[in-house]
Amino acid sequence: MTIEHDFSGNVVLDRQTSQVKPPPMYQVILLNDDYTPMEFVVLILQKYFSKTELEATRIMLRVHHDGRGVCGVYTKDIAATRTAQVMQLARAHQHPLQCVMEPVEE
Ligand code: TYC
Repeated sequence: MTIEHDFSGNVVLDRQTSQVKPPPMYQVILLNDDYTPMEFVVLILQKYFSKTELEATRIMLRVHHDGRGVCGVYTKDIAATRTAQVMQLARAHQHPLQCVMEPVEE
């Protein structure tokens, strides 16, 4: 409950404290395959996810060993853009790299 005043000075009681929810967030995930070169995956992580070479190498190795790994967490539009950029560059170089986005569990 919040107590506010309208323009005439009347007291207004508001049952809701806030109607603004944080936006749903999405993970961008890289999937492993046997053909995409490791160096290419590291470059992708640096170019589109602003990772240092060390961070990018760690994420790439996680994907290589575990089959998948999180590149970053973003709002829906940004996650969709990053995913499309990765897929576009991979296709342009004829690599089978797969990138997907998944909603973060609340
Ligand atoms: N497994 C690939 C290789 O051995 C490297 C790789 C890592 C591919 C991460 C995709 O998302 C990936 N060349």
